Amino acid sequence: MTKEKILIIGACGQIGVELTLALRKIHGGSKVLAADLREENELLKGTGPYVSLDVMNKEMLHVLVLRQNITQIYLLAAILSATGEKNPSLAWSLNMQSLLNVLDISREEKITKVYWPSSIAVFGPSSPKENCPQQTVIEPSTVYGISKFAGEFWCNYYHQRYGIDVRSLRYPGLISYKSDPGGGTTDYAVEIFQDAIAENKYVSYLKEDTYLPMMYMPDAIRATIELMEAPPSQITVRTSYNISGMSFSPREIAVEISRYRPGFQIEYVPDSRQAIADSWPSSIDDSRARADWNWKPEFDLSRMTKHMLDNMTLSHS
Ligand code: NAD
Ligand code: AKB
Repeated sequence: MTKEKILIIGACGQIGVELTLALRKIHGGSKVLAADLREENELLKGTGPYVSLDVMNKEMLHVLVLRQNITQIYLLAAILSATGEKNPSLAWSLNMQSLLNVLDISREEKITKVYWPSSIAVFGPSSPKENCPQQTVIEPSTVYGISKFAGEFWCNYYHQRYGIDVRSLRYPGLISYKSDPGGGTTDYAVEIFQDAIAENKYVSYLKEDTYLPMMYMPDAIRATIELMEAPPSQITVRTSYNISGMSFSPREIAVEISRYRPGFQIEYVPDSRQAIADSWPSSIDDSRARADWNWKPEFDLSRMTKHMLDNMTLSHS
């Protein structure tokens, strides 16, 4: 039986639900404490302990870590890109203070490992568009991207200065069917499936030829676990690793969906999220993650689309 006791903050979000379930499978339900501001997600009920927590309340978080003998923390609470542009100061405050609270408590309580995700949103209009490298010009233009960029360097700082084993991935847009996305620019790639099943049509808020880096959730969960299980000697990036799954545009995913849903229609009505998408790379070079801890994605656009539609159709029938 594992000696670790894991705390997942933001466990009821798009990634949190699936990551909590995956970690509970590995370590046992009682060893993975799910925490969130929201009510417990239906899929988590009965699979392990749940606690209501505001990560901004540092004292409450500290007490929880001590009382529950927590040894690892996964911090997933954040405000994503599109919502962040509506309330920049709130996004900055949550995204930064939550991380500093977790890093400080980890230092004081000798937490063995911390996971905190970054995003392709660290890149900005001056970064290379195609195969954007690990190290390049990084000048984010959203408050979300700025908070992720600053967060990466806080992680690196706490590792260098205090020896905290903090690890991070720059996720692309994540596509999943178990839990809904929460206010990002890449959310269209989930909504398009939901609307295809409900109405066989979709109104895209991004233009048809907007290519963005994306990843299917099973790959993202596996990448997270593989990164966290890798020996420390294999982790040479202490800011955050580029990882890549696939890259497609709204037109390309619509064509793929219409292979399974004949007559599927898409219309393009770009909104303010277009400018955010235009500021990001269209594809990512993840050779460092591949070399350091053998990262390799399994899902491309066609495999992901079939898997999404099969599973979403099943849950609707
Ligand atoms: P999400 O919005 O779906 O989930 C975040 C969760 O955090 C929510 O359940 C929310 O209730 C909770 N939360 C918010 N404020 C909180 C607080 N004060 N205390 C406790 N919980 C709080 O987000 P997600 O998509 O699951 O993203 C998780 C992490 O991964 C974030 O850091 C995000 O930036 C990063 N990321 C996500 C994607 C993606 O496509 N989903 C891509 C790149 C990076
Ligand atoms: C968003 O669109 O904000 C997220 C991300 C890529 O970080 N999905």
